Amino acid sequence: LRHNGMLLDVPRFARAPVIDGRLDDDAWEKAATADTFYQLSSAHVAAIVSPVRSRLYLGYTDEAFYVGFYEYDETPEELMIRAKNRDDYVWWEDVIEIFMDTDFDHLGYAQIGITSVPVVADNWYPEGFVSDDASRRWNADYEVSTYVGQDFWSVEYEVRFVGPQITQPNPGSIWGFNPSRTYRNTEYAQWVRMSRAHAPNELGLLRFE
Ligand SMILES: [Ca+2]
Ligand SMILES: [Ca+2]
Repeated sequence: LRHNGMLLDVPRFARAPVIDGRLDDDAWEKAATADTFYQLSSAHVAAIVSPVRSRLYLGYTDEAFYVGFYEYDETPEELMIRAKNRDDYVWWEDVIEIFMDTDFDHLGYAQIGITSVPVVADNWYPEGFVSDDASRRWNADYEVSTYVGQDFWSVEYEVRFVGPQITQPNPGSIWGFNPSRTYRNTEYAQWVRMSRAHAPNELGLLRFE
């Protein structure tokens, strides 16, 4: 699974990174990283690496899980931004998404979308995907910051361990996990290829060190 890029070992950070949108904090030097994202497979039989490049960073502490995204973007002035408020519909603009099944039951999972603004849309589906107000009502205990540079935008996201949606991992814990990126509403790139966006039994895996 590691060899095929479907499992990442998440290191424990000695200290938490400062959440300022930039990924220059020393804490990220120890992060697990991935930089190959694939086009959504329902459109292709072959695994096609997305030309829209992203780099993912992960780590955790006793209190929280940390996700960093570095999104290459030649023309960030053209970022598609529509949503303005928490839990607005962000999914068809420039957005990164995180899918997390922290109790690894392949059923209930959190979906968190973050735009460059940032606007955060966090949903919890206790029994699989349903697009409704009850899903949107769940709000994670988080901090987020973003930064838009000349040829990239970046995200730092901290989500604290509050169950049952985001359970605290122990060394050896396994989570289902998949990040994705939507680019200009034309490209949907996933770290682990799934048959669709919402497929909790097809997520990639994290193993906590
Ligand atoms: Ca679950
Ligand atoms: Ca919410």
